[in-house]
Amino acid sequence: MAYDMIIAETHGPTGIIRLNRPAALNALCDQLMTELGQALRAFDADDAIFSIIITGSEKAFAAGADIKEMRDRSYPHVYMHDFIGANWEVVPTIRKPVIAAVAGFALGGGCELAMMCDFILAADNAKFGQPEINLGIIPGAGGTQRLARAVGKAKAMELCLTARMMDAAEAERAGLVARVVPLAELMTEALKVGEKLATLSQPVTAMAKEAVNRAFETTLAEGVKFERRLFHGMFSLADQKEGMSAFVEKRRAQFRHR
Ligand code: DAK
Repeated sequence: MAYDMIIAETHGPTGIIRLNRPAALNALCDQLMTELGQALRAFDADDAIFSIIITGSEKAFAAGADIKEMRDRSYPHVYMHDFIGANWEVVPTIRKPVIAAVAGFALGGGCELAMMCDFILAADNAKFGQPEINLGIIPGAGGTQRLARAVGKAKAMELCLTARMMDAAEAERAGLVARVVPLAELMTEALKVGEKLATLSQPVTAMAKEAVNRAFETTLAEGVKFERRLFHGMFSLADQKEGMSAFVEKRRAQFRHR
């Protein structure tokens, strides 16, 4: 499919979606978010793709939702059209692993988009923040909720109330990002993750993702029960037999995704 505001390509088993509005620091307008959703769904449906990387430019992952597009919208319009709700909700519905490879600014909706992904790999120049308060609004795509869960109340409050940005090192210390790597190595590292994921069982990977996500939606007891049910179910998979046999026989597992 041809896109105007993103570049979608594959690298072996990995789908790569590059946000591509450099003149606006990848501000997330309606069209870009619609294209992002289409590309994510296409990769999710492609059996040859095992994981998806969302990235931006060296200067900006995304500097937020498009302020110029939002400025003149009215309350009845945003309410009745469920303002950008529909096309922002695609990322959490994707069943394959989605990795945010973040360099430069990840602000407002950009930070929220990164947090919707399964984990964030950050370049050492990355900057995260929820500066919406400067515009007379609060985060609208889950920022108050996901940031609080990721870094705790103190930092989430400070960032949402004062618009302060966090650099990559602080974001790693706070638990927002999985790892920080030198800017020049960001895509190489993200693609290495993609290569690793392509060696694993697809159904088991999807179940691991579902189980970790359940931790944010339920009590500990219910979450553990959910994990146990998935775990028991894995003993019906050929991939469980193959993985354990390969270990015992000292060879590399060949998963068949069933
Ligand atoms: N929107 C539109 N254009 C933007 C933009 C944005 N968020 N951020 C940057 N740009 C544009 C600038 O206007 C400028 O365009 P020209 O003036 O050249 O035409 C160009 O990108 C370069 O920006 P700067 O000249 O400002 O570049 P600097 O390096 O000096 O500064 C900066 C970089 C990132 C510090 C600065 O651009 C900045 O502060 N940007 C705004 C950051 C921000 O406030 N972000 C939060 C936006 S509000 C929702 C979903 C999401 C949201 C809400 C609801 N629902 C699902 C309901 C999200 C809301 C937001 O994200």
